[in-house]
Amino acid sequence: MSTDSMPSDELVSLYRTMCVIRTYEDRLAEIYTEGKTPLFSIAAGPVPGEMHLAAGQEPVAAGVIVHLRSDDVITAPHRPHHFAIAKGVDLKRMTAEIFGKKTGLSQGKGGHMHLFDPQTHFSCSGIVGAGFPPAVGAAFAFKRQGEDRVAVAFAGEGAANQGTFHESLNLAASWHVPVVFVIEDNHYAISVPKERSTAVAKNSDRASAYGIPGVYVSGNDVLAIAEAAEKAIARARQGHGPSLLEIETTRLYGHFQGDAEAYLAAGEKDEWRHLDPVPRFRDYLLHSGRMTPDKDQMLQAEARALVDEAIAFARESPDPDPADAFTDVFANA
Ligand SMILES: Cc1ncc(C[n+]2csc(CCOP(=O)(O)OP(=O)(O)O)c2C)c(N)n1
Ligand SMILES: [Mg+2]
Repeated sequence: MSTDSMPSDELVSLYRTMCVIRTYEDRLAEIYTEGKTPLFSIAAGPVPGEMHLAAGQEPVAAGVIVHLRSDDVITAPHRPHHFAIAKGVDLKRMTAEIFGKKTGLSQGKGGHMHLFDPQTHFSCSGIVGAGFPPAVGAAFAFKRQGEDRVAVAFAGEGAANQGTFHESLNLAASWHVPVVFVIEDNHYAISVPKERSTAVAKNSDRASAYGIPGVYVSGNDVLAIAEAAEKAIARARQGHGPSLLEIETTRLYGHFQGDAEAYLAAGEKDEWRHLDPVPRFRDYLLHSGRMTPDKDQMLQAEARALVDEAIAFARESPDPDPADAFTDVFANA
C-alpha cells in the first residue's frame, strides 16, 4: 500500500466500506440466479432485469467517497452499487428497489441501474455517459449559490468516449465549477478492450485538452486512490475548479450476470482474482498492526448482518400496485 499517513480508524473504516460492498455484490450474484435456471430468463426470479456487479471495484468507491460530505452530489453509471453503499444510501430501500418492490427508493420503478436518493444526493443511470452533464449542472448551482459543495461524476472508461464526457469537461473547465470526474478503468466496455476503442492509453491525458489536471491512479490500491481523490476534491471545494481522475480497477464478475466472458484472454481473470483488492487491503491492515483479527471478524459479521437484513426487507416487501404504474413517471395522460 502506498501511504501510512491515515489514522488506523479511518483505514479500518475504508476496509469496512469495502467489506459491505463485497458482501452485498456476492450475495446479489447468488440471489440473481434464483428462478433463472436451468433456462436463463432475465425477467424471472426475485431480481428481474440486467445486473452489473462491481466486486473488485470497491477501492474506487471507498477511496473517493471517503472525502465527500453527505451534502455533496454523486452521479454514477449503470454499475452503481459500490458508489451507493459508500455514499450511505439506505441499504434496505436500495435493495427493495433492485427487487422491484414498492418500498424501494423509487417504489420499484427504477431497478438496479436507476437508484435515486435525494437524501444522500445520489443518482445513477443506465445510459452510458449520462451522469457527466448533471454533475456539471449541480456544480454550477453550488458555485452560483456560493456553497462549498462538490459534485463527483463516476463513469467507466467506455463512457469517456461519449460526447457528454468531452462536452462536460469543456463546460466545467470554462465555468470553473467544483466537479471531479472519476473514470473507472476496468479495461473493458462490455467485451471491448480499452485499447480497441480509445485513442489514448490514459483518459487522464485528455484533461490537458480542457486545461484541467488529469491524474491516472494505477494498481486498484485504495490508499493511492484516497490520496489522489483528497487533492481533487479539496481543489474543487476550495474553488480551484474541476479535475479528472482515471482509476485502474478490475471487474471480478462479468459485464453483466450471465456474461460468458469469451472475450477474456486465458488466465486474465485469474490474474485479477490474485490481485483482489479486498483481501489485499485486509492483509495490509492485519500485517501492519492497523487492525486486529478480532476486529476483522467483527466487521465481516456486521457486513453479513447488514446485507441479510436488507435482503430480508426486500424479499418481504410488497410488489408495487399496478394502479400506481403511471404515477411519478413521464406518461401521456
Ligand atoms: C448511450 C448508451 N450506449 C450503449 C449502452 C449499452 N452499454 C451498457 S454498458 C456499456 C459499456 C460501458 O462500459 P464502461 O463505461 O467501461 O463501464 P463498465 O461496464 O466497464 O463499468 C454499454 C455500451 C448504453 N447503456 N447506453
Ligand atoms: Mg469499463
